[in-house]
Amino acid sequence: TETYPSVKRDSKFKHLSSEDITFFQSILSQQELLLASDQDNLEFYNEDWMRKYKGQSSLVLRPKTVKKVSQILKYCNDNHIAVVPQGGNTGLVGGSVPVFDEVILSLNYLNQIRDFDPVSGILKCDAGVILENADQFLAEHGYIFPLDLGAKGSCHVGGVVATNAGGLRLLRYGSLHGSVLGLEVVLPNGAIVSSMHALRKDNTGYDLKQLFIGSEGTIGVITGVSILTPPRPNAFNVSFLALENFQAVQNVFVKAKKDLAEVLSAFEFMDSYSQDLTRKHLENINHPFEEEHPFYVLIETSGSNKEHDDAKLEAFLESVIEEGLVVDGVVAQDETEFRNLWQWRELIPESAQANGGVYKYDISLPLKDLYSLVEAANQRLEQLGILGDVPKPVIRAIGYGHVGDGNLHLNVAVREYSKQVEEALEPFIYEFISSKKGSISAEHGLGFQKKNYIGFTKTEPEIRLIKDLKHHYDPNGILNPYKYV
Ligand code: AKG
Repeated sequence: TETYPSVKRDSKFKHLSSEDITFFQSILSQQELLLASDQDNLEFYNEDWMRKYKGQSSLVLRPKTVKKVSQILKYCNDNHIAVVPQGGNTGLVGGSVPVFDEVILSLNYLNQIRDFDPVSGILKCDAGVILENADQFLAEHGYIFPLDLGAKGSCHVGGVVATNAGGLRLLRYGSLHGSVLGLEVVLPNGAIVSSMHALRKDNTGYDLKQLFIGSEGTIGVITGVSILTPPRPNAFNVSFLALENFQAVQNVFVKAKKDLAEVLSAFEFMDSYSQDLTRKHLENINHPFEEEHPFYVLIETSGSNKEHDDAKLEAFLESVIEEGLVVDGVVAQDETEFRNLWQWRELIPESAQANGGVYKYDISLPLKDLYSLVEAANQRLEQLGILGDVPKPVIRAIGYGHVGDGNLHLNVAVREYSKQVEEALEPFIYEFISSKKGSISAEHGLGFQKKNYIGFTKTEPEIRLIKDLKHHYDPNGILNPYKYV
């Protein structure tokens, strides 16, 4: 667990007093307020999913109305009390947990669907609705949430918007910057800015909602989301392919875009190391291929006509095998196989973590360079003599991710977290990304993990603008302090 040696608690923030607690108790019910001193277990809220970042907050507030969110923020702002907004707490950069004693403002109980228009497909909901619940609600109406990710059973709609998560089908449905139509946001001074628009077109000046998408809770707390959802495809296919090298991955991608065109909904790649760790983790389930291959690709199609999609996929697969781009391949024959094939991709993060810990880098790079970082990382760890069997600390750097979006997930699986490994990886990895003109965060955000490295992707003038905006919206700096701004 990170002990935050590199930062100090900012003395401008007030330590909570009994008067503060009394105020919060006056506006919230017992269920909405958790106090460490009441023996409530706050560990879930203080610690992140990876058990890497851990704060020491003694107060979790879980308001059930937007008005209460506003009252809480106004009080904290007036009294210089630091606040960390929290959704499902599934983030991977330490952005949703306190660093010190910040009050945790959880959106858990703000979890109602507000409205759905079955003609336009526009959904309005509270920020705390769990992504999977929103998707299930939409399924009943023949629609689909335009974002899907492994943490769907826990993450919140507001959280994915606040972090601008990308997920598994961005290739098909685009980024949240396109599908979110409106937001309701509470500013640090308690002002409720309601712009829950339901318009695809609205050219009336600055598009303010864009500022909050991906802002990671640093300038306002998202309490409501209006989002355009597409019709739910009724035909799905998934195929899992084995390839010899990363050039073949790129060639197959180009061909999939052309041949599968409008039915292509995901194109994911995985290296052999990632599958090796996942095979060990999922001991009782057979991998689609007995033999190991350097690379694997998962291709999903979804459309409105199964026969049409099947024919397209079949012709595509025949042609990539004939051309020697793919050495082996399977296609899911039913719903169970469909889910099983997906799990070889979706359970990599859990498998990478299973042996002690994992350093995660979520990166954008030009496609041709996407895999070179994994090779460079392994080479470096090897040269430093810290990769290999016990007692070496590093098991392996693995690579997988969203080829369609130029997004690599580099995971360095370790036996335990250590300064030695961290220093071997950082700033090495960020320098590599910068040299290739990539981004140090494709879809996870900066949070605490990457706060010192923003300069590897953004320029000085850009960082200055970010700071100006932060100061404008949050002059007392109470929202999510110590993180990236
Ligand atoms: C994914 O699996 O697509 C993720 O975003 C998680 C990646 C990771 O855990 O590093």
